[in-house]
Amino acid sequence: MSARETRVALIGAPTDIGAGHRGASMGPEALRVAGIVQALRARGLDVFDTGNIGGPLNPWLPPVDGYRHLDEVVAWNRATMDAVGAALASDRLPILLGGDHSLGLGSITAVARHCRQNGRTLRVLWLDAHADFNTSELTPSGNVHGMPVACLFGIGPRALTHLSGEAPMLLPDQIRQIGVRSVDEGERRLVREVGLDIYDMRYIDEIGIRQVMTQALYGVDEDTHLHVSFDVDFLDPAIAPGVGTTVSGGPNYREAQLVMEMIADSGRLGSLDIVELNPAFDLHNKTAQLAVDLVESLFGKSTLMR
Ligand code: HAR
Ligand code: MN
Ligand code: MN
Ligand code: MN
Repeated sequence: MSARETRVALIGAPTDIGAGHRGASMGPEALRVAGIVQALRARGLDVFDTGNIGGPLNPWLPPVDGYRHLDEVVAWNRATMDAVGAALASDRLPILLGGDHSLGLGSITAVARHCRQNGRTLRVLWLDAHADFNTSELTPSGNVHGMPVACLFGIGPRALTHLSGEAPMLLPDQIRQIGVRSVDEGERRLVREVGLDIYDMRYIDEIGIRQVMTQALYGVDEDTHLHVSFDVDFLDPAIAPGVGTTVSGGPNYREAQLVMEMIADSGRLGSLDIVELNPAFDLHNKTAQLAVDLVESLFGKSTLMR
């Protein structure tokens, strides 16, 4: 598929319902203000901004039975699943403008179902400082944005694991987590038990981002649908302060660009989440601008001279 033929649908999900800080609800508009529509059009893409989906306001309550705002998280994820599913059904590549990362559950649930129905192999690249593999028993916070990967594997409350009626939506060999550098103690045990393929920062330091991406993309072929779940806290806070949960020691500007460029080179990008952008922590919208810059690379913009 050439960039010329690619039709994309932007889906805003203005909520911070799963997060521990308020403000990711402003993410969709910050990305629009940073020019995401114009940047994608400049890449030759057919861009349809569908506007924002809706859902309950954030009641800002403490966790109940290990979950904060579970009912509201379910409502937002249903709306996300429906909107992403509708984009895929109308042959548009969905770009979810989050919103916090709990919405990765609804987005990937829709993508996994689409892949099953169309005989495509799904590969998820989860770019994140965190493993997002907590459960109600293991979580130190009750924040559901720390749990979506576990839910996708069928570990979690039924209302989330069975969002589409079936579960699990993902198997461990379908996901590669890249950039991880903050994992809670119980979460770490569960990650090891399940046998997740995690390319943590130590591994990136040791073998380099190019080799990591070669490994993460290994086996991707014409039948693969690549889903990128881009948690903006993946990036080093020195370049991306506009997130609620910064963790130092992340990829720098060029490393992040190479990640996006290598994904673009695969030619298999099928859907994208941009989540956890929090304008309340940003400086003059620079993290949103950086996210847009990286998304341009993800859609093929390159400085390559050879
Ligand atoms: N692991 C911590 C928790 O579960 C922090 C999770 C933060 N998650 C995100 N998304 N910001 O990756 O509470
Ligand atoms: Mn399709
Ligand atoms: Mn995350
Ligand atoms: Mn994160």
